[in-house]
Parts: sequence; C-alpha cells; structure tokens
Amino acid sequence: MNTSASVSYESHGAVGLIALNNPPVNAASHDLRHGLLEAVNVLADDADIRVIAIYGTTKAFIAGADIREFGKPGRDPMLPAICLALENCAKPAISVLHGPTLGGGLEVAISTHARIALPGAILGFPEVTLGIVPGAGGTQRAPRLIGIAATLDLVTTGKRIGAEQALALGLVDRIVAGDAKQIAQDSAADVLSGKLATRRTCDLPVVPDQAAIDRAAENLAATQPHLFSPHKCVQAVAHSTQPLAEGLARERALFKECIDSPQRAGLIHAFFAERAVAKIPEQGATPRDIQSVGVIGGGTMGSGIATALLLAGHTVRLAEWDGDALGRGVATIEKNLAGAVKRGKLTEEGRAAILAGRLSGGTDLVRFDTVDLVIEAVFEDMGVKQDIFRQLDRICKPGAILATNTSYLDINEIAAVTTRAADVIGLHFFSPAHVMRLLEVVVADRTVPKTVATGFALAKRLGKVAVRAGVCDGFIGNRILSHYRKAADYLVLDGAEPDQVDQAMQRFGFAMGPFAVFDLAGLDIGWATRKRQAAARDPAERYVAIGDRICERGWFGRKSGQGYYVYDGSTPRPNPEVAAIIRAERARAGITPRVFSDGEIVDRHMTAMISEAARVLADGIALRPIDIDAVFLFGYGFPRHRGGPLHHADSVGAAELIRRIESYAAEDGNYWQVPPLLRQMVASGQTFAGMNSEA
Ligand code: 3H9
Repeated sequence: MNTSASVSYESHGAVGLIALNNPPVNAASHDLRHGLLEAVNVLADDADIRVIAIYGTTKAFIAGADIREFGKPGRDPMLPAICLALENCAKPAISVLHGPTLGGGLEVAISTHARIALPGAILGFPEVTLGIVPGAGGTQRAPRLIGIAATLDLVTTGKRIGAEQALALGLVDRIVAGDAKQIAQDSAADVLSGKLATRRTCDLPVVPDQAAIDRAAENLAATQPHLFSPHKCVQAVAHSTQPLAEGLARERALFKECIDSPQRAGLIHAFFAERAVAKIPEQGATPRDIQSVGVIGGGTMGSGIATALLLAGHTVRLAEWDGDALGRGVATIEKNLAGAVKRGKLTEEGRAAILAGRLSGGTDLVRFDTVDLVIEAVFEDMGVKQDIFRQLDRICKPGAILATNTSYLDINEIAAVTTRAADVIGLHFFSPAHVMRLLEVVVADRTVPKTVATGFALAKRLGKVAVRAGVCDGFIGNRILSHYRKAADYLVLDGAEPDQVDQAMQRFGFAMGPFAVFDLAGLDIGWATRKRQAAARDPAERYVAIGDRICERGWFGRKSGQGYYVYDGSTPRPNPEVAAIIRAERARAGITPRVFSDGEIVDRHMTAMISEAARVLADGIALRPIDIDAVFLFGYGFPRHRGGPLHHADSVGAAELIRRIESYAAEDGNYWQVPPLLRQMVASGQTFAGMNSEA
C-alpha cells in the first residue's frame, strides 16, 4: 500500500515493512515525511503487526532533510515529529541502513529501537557543512548512544563514518550484508524471537562530559571564529544532559537561528554549485572511454596532473624533452604519491602497483599512438604548443582527445594546426593538480559535444569539480583574477600595506589574502604575463610597477625565500624591503598615501571581482552565475559560507555595486567601469540567483 508517492508499506505476518522510495537519495521531502508518518501510524494501529521495519529502495536510506526546502515555509509533518512518533511507537520499530544515512536520515534511524547497517552504509551529521545544526534530535539522542565526546566529533565536523566505525561507537547494533528488504524482514523476525534486542534511545542516560564540551568550544573559537553553526552545534550538544523534551526544544531553537543565517544560504548555495556545474548543454553526449593518458611536461603542473590520473586508476605515459627533465618529473610524481600514502589517500601496495605497472615515460611522443587522451602541460608559448599539437595530430590514434592545460592561450589557434579540431579541448587544472578540486573544461569553437562530455566524465573520475568555460584570455578564473589583482595593487599604491589587504580579506573569510597567494604561486608568473601584455596595454591604464620591482631583485615569493613576505621562519613576516619599494613607487607617482579601512578594502576587492565576473557572464564565457561561484569556491579559496562572488553580489545588490563603482570611478574612470549587465539587472529587478534558476 502507498501512503505517498515516496512511501509504501506491506505486512508479512506480524511484520510491517515500510519502504522509502524518493530517488535519487531518499531526501526527507514533505512527501516522504508525510508518507512515513502515515505508514508508522497505520502499522502501529494494526493489531496483527508486532514489529515495524523501515528500509530504503534508492541508493540511500535517507540522505537527510530535503535541502531544497530550506528557506521556504515548513510543511507539517516536520522531521522532529516523525522522530518522536517512531521513538514513542508502542511496537518495536527498527531501521535498516544502506548507503548514505545522513543528517535527518540518521536522526530517523536513532529514533528507531534498533539499527542494522549494511556494510556500505555511510553515517554522519553533515548539517554543520550546510551552516545548520541537526534539527530533529541528533544532538540529543546521539549522546545517549555514543556519548558526548563522540557526538561532538561527528556534529561539529560533519565527518562521515562507515558501518564498522558506527558499530564500534554504538550508533548501530549490527552489520549484515545482503538485500535491504530481506534484512528488514529477517531482523524483524529476530526481534520477535528475542534474538535482536530493542530499546528507546530516550530511555538511555547521558553521561555528562563538560571537559569535552569545553574542549570543543575552545577549539572552535580558535579555528573557526567566523563561522556560525559549529558553535551552535556545541551549545545544542551541551543541552543533552537536560530532560529530552527540553534538549529538543533548545536544539530546535538553535536550528531555526541557523536556518535564518546568511551563512546557511551561502553554504547551501555552495552545495548546489558543486552539482549544478555538471548541467551542461552537452550532457546528452556519450563520453569516450579513457583509460590510458599521455601527459606532456613533467613540471609541477604536468606531474600533478599525472598524479591525479594515476590516483584515479589511469595508465599514464609522461613525456619530457630530455632524460633529466623526465627524471625530475617522475621524481615529483613519486613524491606526490608518497604524500598521498601519508594522507591516507593511497595504500603502500597501491603506490607500489602504480609505480610498477601504470607509469611510464619517454623523451618523445612516438608511444602516444595508443593513448586515449593527451594532456599537454608545457610552458605558455603558442609556437611550442602548436608544434606539439601538429605532432600529436600525426601520431595519435583517431578518436583520441587532445587537451591543453593552457591557462590563457587561445585554444582555437592551437586546434587550428590539427586536422581534428573537434577532438581538441582545454583541461585547465589548478596547482597542485592532484589536490585542487577545480577543473575548467574549456570548449573551443569546433570542440564537439562528445569531447566536452569526455572532459566532464574524466573530471568526475578524478573527483574534480568541472566547470564549462569558453575561450578568452584567462577563461573564467584567471580572467577575473587578473582584473581584481589590479584592484589589490591600486589599494597598495594608494596607501594600504599588502599585509593589511591580506588580513582584511582573511577576516572576510579567504584562506589567504591576495598578496600571500601571489607569493605562493610565484611572482615571476604574473611578471611574465605583464611583460607579454606590455605592448598591448591600454596607455590610459594606471600601471602599478611594485610587482615588477620586486621581481627585478630576484624575489619571486615563497620559492625564493622572499616576496611580499619574508619566509625565514615558521610565520612569514611583511618584507621591509618591499615596504621601501612601495614608498618609492608612491613617491614616483606623486601619491600621498591615505588610510583604507578593512571594510573599504573588502568592498573594493569584491566589487572588482564581481564587475569582471559580470562581464565574463555577459560574454558567455560562463554558462551561469553559479558556474563562476563554483570556480572561485573550488579553485581560488573563496569563503564557502559566502557562497561565491555572485551569490555574495546578490546580498550587496546591483544598485549598491553600481553606486560603489561610480564613486571609485571618480579616481580612476578607466579601471572602474559599470558592467552593462549590472545596469540591466537594476532596470529589470533581476538577480544572479534568478539567472541561475532560469538557465
Ligand atoms: C538535514 O538533514 C537537517 C536535519 O538535521 C533535519 C532538519 C529538521 N536534499 O551528490 P549527488 C541531490 S540537512 C535534496 O550528485 P552522490 C543532489 O543535489 C541534510 N537534494 O550524488 C543531486 O541532485 P541533481 C543533511 C539532495 O551519489 C542528487 O541528489 N544531508 C540531497 O554523489 C544526487 O546527489 C546532507 O548534507 C538532499 N539532502 O552523493 C547530505 N542530497 O541530480 C547531502 C543530495 O539534481 N548529500 N541531493 O544534481 C550528499 O552528501 C550526497 O548527495 C550523497 C549522494 C552522499 C547523499
């Protein structure tokens, strides 16, 4: 019998079975909640039924509350009421957990009277990663099962644990392999025969542990002072020593506070951004099968890409110009793999197997005749890249994908030297390529859908977030970066110090400020770009030469021991010599330095970033605003709780952004120009969020 589109129930003798079926992940939508409550009530009232068992038929037991419903008016029955109904059910109710059992799903499970996990079950309270606290009793019932310290560990980190660990903690009672429905039936029979004990979680005592609460609070105050929900999680768990009803009421109040916070909106936007970027026009095309990959260039980027491919199970052939360079590339890959073993991403046997059988190298491209994909990662020189692509065109088998990792060169020009432009694409990785999650998939004029779909399928296998980009100088991320880094330079020329800019942006939420990032990336990279672009530079552009003066001294940032900062101890310190360079450049330009507040630094920085993002969008380089948000969240350390530059832009508002740009334009009308898209948005009342839902 169905109680809703997502829930059905049936009886087998004295056993009432409830099946949850809300694809893809059994999110606890209104329909599922309504159906589950009704099924529990019907079976509880059925005199023939003596035990109730709940299981899921999709790839999850329940992956949590339906996140799409957050921020909308709640519709009864709400999840806490369902958890109470289960816990207070006069008949034993058990749950069979397979796949993701997360957030509200785990809250449902711990409200039943026994839990049986399949070996692949994944349990956790990821609410904190969405800017909320568990809101259906998780912070009150989990301490009764696993203690306060273990609950804090799960709830404040959002970490996910497997069935074995859940069993060891006491979160589940048994692990059984097999079919979820059959296990539900068998376990219910065990309840009836007394082989499986059941009990109400609310009847278990909570052992007070003030020390664990203090530790968690202190740790979060030190490490995540700018985040809202982790602190609320600790407060909620601290209430678990109260009678259950009081604790639940307190938890619910904290949950509501979090739901109303802008951080919740930003974090949930980030969750959907990671998934939205996969929705591309080429979605229907069948990707090519990629097993073996040729990587050209064994520098930091090429060896990082090779490492990522090897970790994902590909066979890799690395090409370099000579034996020495090849040796260095292979050594870097070996070091990266050793790092992966250290981080627990790879076993020692896995590392040995990769090095013994899946990595080879050479100093020419002859053996590239069998590879399914080539990724070229040599230095940024159009002539060199074109020469490589001519060779690849001759050597590679038909249907091989030819990709370039260029950061800004015109991929149409690279494709033009081949006879197979349909198979040419940009795969722009971010350094270190085996760690950073972003991959820009750059679609050139003649790239066909199959090639694009292959880029996205590869990204998925590598565990990367792929974002579709069009061809322009810098694609999405670096084009926007090269614009806003000028705003950072102007701030310094006009009076701010680099470390002041960095600290203001860190307080805003960036992991690092822009100047610390430049030092990390290597100042020589930007210097080379500026030299390349010098001839084409607009004479009306205000040029800041501070970066050039630093590079002229041979200071390229972290790798050379100094740049904007000096790296001679554990904590980098502002470089006094750079302060002198800045003073000299200000004097040369006749500038009297002025004071910038942190707020003004953030406003200028963000307004510059949003302005160029709006142009990138209007030029069709990015498909939607949310794609740009994803690029900055996954490739540029943008604070996740702020959702991305264009999610943040909506919170500022297009009219205010225009007001800011016009006021800054009084000083520099060449740099600060209002993007036409912002004016259109004001005229039509459109928002970036609105453009996401229309696309
Ligand atoms: C919560 O429970 C609060 C409670 O305390 C109670 C409050 C009262 N809702 O990731 P995938 C969609 S907070 C709505 O690609 P996978 C997802 O957007 C919640 N939709 O698959 C995607 O849609 P589309 C706590 C959801 O196999 C599709 O499902 N729970 C939800 O790689 C497939 O997702 C979480 O935070 C959801 N809860 O990974 C769990 N979950 O196809 C969040 C997924 O249109 N979810 N979707 O793009 C996950 O971690 C992963 O999705 C999961 C599956 C591991 C489940």
